[in-house]
Amino acid sequence: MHSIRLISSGIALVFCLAAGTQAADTPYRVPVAGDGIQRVAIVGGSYFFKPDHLVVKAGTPVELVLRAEPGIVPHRFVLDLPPDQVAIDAQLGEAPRVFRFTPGTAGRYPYYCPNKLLFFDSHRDKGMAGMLEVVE
Ligand SMILES: [Cu+2]
Repeated sequence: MHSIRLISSGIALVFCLAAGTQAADTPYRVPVAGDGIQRVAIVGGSYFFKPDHLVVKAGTPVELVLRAEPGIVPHRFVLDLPPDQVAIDAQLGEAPRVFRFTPGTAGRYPYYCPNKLLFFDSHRDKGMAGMLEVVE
């Protein structure tokens, strides 16, 4: 009984830490390239995304070039967008993968790695999370 109580208080602490990491990072304003695309490379690793706070313009195509740092831990990239837009859920590998979409609605949309091992915190909870901020 005693050990169960210790475990549950540890979980509560982790939830608090994860909530505190949401918006602490310097935003990176993605430039519009000569071909009119907002292009940015994102690297994922244990347990981070770089960059982890992107600012893009609505109505202009975005190209994400996603890859993972070398390592044995498998990672994914999930981007939540409103239901009428393309969302991304992709395995990350060392070879870059390209995803294009045009954000239509201003807002803040999380991206993260949902992978986890049984009984452990998800990679998202460990800090493998970022935010796509869409502005008008
Ligand atoms: Cu991961």
